[in-house]
Amino acid sequence: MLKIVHTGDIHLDSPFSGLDERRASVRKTELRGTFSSLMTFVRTEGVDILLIAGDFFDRGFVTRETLAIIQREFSRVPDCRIIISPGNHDPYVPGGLYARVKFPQNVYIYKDPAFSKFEFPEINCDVYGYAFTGESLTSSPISKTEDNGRIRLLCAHADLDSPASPYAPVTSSQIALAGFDYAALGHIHNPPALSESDGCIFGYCGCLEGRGFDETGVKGAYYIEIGDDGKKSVRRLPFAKRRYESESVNVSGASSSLEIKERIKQLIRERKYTDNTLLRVTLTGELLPTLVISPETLADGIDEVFALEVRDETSPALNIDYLDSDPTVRGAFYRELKGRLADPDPAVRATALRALRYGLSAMAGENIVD
Ligand SMILES: [Mn+2]
Repeated sequence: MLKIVHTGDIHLDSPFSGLDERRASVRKTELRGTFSSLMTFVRTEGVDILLIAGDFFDRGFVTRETLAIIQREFSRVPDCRIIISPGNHDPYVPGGLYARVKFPQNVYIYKDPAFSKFEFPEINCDVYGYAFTGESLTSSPISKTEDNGRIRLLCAHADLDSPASPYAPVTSSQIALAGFDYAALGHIHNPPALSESDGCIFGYCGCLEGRGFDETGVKGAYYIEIGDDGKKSVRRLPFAKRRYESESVNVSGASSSLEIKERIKQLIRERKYTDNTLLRVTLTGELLPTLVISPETLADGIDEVFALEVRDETSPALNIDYLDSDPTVRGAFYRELKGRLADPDPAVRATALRALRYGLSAMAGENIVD
């Protein structure tokens, strides 16, 4: 039986720039830790082939610390063949990272955009692939493979079924007809489920750890077993230390920031989010124009999750049209903002709304700091 792990889009040394310095530093360490967890699985399960389908690194460099971990982890599994297919974030370039670093002997890296294979007759398997050698690869390198009786795998960074994509526009039918048993793809971080066609299972593994609110859910890798009779089984393995989640809360009718804060806490309780979650909460609904909220301070003191980002997308409650005919400075102020309150750009609307709230509160003699 052949044991395979399919990963990719690990993006080691990602800056996690969406977080404050302390949390970013924690996440950088955790990302390396998740990679180590994956390698522990490879070691303890006796995995034969580890496929890394591109974007192993986030950029064209690696920190000394990360490199030391990679070298150590790869050296600890000398019997596992590690195949790396450089992607658009970590292309194979002369003098670049992949060319300079001396990896252990069990590491195989494609160097060329041309379709090629690494042969492993001792385990009756060939692994096909190619390398990005720059930020883009505008045509599909995949062609039909020859049946030599071995199991045929693909390890590639590609943009499936996007004909105009500059990131290796490979098609599902090319993959299905090429003769692979399993095609391990990288590039899409939030992938759909794997597909199956003409005896080939193929698809994306997604990223190993989420790095932002566009990468939600529990991230991980695939573990594939191919029996001597050709029977395949695929299992999803959740490796990520933490997950990103995005929620919206309707805060219509809330009369104070405290009340809004309570609704956020209630959501966290209901969804059972804990310290392993980075949460974005978008506030929706209608609020009194005089209620001034500050998304930054709303997140203060809510420590149930690892990180909380609050976004204000509320709109002014009640009919504020009366301000249109208000002869006082309030009316003049409203009319000044009116165009921007209806702007197609939500960011412009949000700013105008905050300005309206601050202005009306100030004119009412209220404390505008909540
Ligand atoms: Mn990627």
